[in-house]
Amino acid sequence: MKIVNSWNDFDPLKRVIVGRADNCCISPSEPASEAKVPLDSPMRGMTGPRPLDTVEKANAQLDNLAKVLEDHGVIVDRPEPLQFNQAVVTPFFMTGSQFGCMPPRDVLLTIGSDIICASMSFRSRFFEHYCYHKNLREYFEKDPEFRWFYGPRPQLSDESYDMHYWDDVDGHEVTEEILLERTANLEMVTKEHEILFDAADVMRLGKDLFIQKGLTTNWKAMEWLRRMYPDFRVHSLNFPGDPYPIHIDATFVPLRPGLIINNPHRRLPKEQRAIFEANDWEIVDAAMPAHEEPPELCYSSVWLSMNCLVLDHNTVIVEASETAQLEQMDKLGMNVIPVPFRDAYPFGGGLHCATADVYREGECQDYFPNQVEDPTLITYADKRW
Ligand code: DAV
Repeated sequence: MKIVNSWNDFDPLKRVIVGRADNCCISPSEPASEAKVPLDSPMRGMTGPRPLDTVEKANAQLDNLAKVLEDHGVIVDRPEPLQFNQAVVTPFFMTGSQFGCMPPRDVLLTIGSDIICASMSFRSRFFEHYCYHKNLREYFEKDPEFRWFYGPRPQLSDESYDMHYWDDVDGHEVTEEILLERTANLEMVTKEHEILFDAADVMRLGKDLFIQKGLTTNWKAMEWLRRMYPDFRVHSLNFPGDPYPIHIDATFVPLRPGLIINNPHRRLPKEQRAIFEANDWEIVDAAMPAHEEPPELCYSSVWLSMNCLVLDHNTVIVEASETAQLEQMDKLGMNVIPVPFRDAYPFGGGLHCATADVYREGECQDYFPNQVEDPTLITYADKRW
């Protein structure tokens, strides 16, 4: 029985993993994750299990998402939460607690009949892949073509990070302005010491993988994926304008072959558009978010408005309060299913983050047959590490 098959984010969805909010913790600060807690957030310095009422509200919305998907004929699998309020100790680091298993998209990268557990840069997320072992064992037992991979297990010693990333040159706390400059210059908290990536930084379009170079993913990881998939083209994208570039799925989101919505505050620079233009892909500005602030105790930005889950080339799930985004989807010719999800945002993201593809109908296609000079293409000769 074929269980695992997915080459992109828009072919008809038939099986998916939906995360859970149980036991989720606000992890202690660590070299990688301090990055994602905005400088003015009340979450800075907070740690420990999240308040139980917020966990219950998030789980209610996650369960409702699972039900909506099942009503649309999608098989839904769920992870097994760990007791995340435990320290992680390895020969190379220790940290006081773990994180959670709400966003499977960060951990699991599905490429065809392969699922790769990502080489994640957050120490608190080192063991998170275990939440999905039950699912992956089942796929392995039933689907003879399913291949279960791990990215190289990172050491995550201090050598992997710029330990002064959160300081300015005088040793004071960095400002957002400085962070914007650093990220625009592709200076990230994660260095090129070892292979590091989150699965949610990878946008899959058939034979092409477009990967965000950001706080959570480095060039060595792109080179590793290039070697894993020698018949593929691996591209490095970056989006100036985001002081905390983590994950591509609130920035650059494909809706169907030939159409991508792009965060208007983080536009893809002109020189990186050649491959899309040469192949008649349209890149349109996403609608403005309905909210000025993310919900309380949330790591992500208001741009989770565009973090939608595409069910097929004509159908998309969008967060129910995102009126402008709902309207834009309609104008772009999509049937829209509104689903309330803001209570789940603080646990690690939106509708796309909260899911991981297991099966979408369809095969590996070449959406970019017209080759042009493409500065985004990863090659060993041009390596930047
Ligand atoms: O805009 O904060 C969130 C993506 C979470 N997977 C943002 C990106």
